[in-house]
Amino acid sequence: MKEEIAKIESEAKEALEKVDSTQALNDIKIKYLGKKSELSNLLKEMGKLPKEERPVIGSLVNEVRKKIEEAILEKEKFFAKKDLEEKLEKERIDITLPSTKIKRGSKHPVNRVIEEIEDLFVSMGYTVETGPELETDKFCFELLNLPQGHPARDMQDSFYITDEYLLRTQTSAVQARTMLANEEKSPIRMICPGKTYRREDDATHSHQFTQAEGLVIDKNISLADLKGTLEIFAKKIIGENTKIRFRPSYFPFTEPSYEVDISCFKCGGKGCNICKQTGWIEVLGSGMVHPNVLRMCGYDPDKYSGFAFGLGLERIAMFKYGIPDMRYLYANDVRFLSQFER
Ligand code: 2U9
Repeated sequence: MKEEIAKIESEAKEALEKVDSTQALNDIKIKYLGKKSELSNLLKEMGKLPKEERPVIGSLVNEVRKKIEEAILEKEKFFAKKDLEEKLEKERIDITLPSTKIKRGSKHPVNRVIEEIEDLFVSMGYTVETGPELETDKFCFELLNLPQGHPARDMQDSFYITDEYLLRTQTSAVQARTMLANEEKSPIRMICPGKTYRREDDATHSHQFTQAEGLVIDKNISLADLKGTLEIFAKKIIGENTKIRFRPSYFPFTEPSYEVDISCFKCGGKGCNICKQTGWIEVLGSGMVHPNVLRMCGYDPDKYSGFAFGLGLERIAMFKYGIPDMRYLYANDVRFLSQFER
């Protein structure tokens, strides 16, 4: 039996020296260490041996088995390393190759203007307020000093949904709501950017556009505060050298009211095709909040005063980014929009 064991050992050794793959190694493992292996069979037949030989043969079989196990383990480690190296070589990635470009969306120019205006006014302590686009007659007109029969309430100009509800024609209803909701009648500094709607029926006007309005209410607010605020607005949003001028105007919700022009960003005031040779461009409407509006929205006009302003943001985006036609802003054409990637 000893010779048989020695033969198994030398055969296993020889097989392991020649083995050249993980699969072949597995076969050797089954052949020499499996349940039906010659070594296992020898152990099963130990009963046939004389009693005194059994421990000798038993320990010899275990010793050989251990040696084969160790040699197989060694080979397994070798093949695991080799397999991994082959896999790494085969699946090699050239990280220097240029990758496929991931397409990213871009911020719409009007949204960029909204964010810039919000950042500026928030830095001056204003809050940003929003409100519904479907408004009631009361908030859109009544509280803004536009009583029944006022020409600006003309059905021709607004999208009425019912007798009471309409799509807001300006964001002013948000200010009225904020004033009424402010129970302590404490000071207000707010801006409200948002979509507004008008019934336009010619091809060059949009029925939907974007506005931002501002409102400040406190004790002793004067025209000087409005002027200073709009000067900061013009310098920060249009350009450091921008000047502003006030022209008297009329709005039902402000008294006095002014149209505000900025010096032409292209010619600096000399006169060019952008400013129609005047040196000035109209961008804002503004004024001191009408006492009737203060009263109707819950503020005592003898104690409080305020200023308000409003502007169309499509025009600002066109000036800032040199957009020649407003319709580009609504066309959703990626050739146009992708130019505003950061
Ligand atoms: C309250 C009180 C006062 C908001 C104002 C304007 C002047 C104005 C237009 C400019 C161009 C809108 O986009 S546009 O057509 N806006 O001229 N808006 S003052 O005044 C308010 C609003 C709410 C309670």
